[in-house]
Amino acid sequence: MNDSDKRLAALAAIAEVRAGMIVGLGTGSTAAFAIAALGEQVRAGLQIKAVATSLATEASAREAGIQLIEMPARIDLTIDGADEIDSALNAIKGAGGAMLREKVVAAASDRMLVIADGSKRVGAIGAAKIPVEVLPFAHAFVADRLAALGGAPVLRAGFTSDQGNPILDCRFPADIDHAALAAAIDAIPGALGHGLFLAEVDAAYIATDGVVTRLERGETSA
Ligand code: ABF
Repeated sequence: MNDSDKRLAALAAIAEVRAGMIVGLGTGSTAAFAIAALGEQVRAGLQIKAVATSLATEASAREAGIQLIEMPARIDLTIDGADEIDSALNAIKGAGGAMLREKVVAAASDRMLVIADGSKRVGAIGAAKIPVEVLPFAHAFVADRLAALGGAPVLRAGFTSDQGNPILDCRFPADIDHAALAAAIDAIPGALGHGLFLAEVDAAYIATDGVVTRLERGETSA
């Protein structure tokens, strides 16, 4: 993982931010570069409002001088990281444990951009752990249902989400039908959210060795 590539990807994405926008701010180290750069633009006069996908991002945004608002019904543009992303813009997110709010923010966004260094780009998603946030009351039941789906769930030790919930990290067979899996997890009562982002991402900026590639649905443009 390469900080200069993360920063390059972040700068490429924030070039799509326009005055007056409501901007969703992602979580993680790559998103942190976007927040810092956006803060510079805000301090130089850019008028935007932002929604944070985690308490950590809230703190970073406040420190950067970015005005935060409560989660609205609609967001113009969200910029967020990922653990894996493929050329079809399928992504696995949630290594940072923020995927529940990230999914809400992404779903409310007119456009959702992923930013990442080249280490996150894969031919097809599936190697990364798929985290599932769980209602504490239901953790044994949800774990059992995830195991029945082949997920071999493991409680993320010593971690509680910003919502106060545990996370089960799952490793499913890499070639599983991820759309069917996402629907099956969504159907488990007590499974509050998961890290499969299969229809949310509109474009991705991937930086590898100083070269940024912009991926759009169905095409790759330089
Ligand atoms: C968050 O950022 C998570 O969904 C994802 O797991 C993480 C990636 O963090 P980093 O950019 O530090 O690799 O969006």
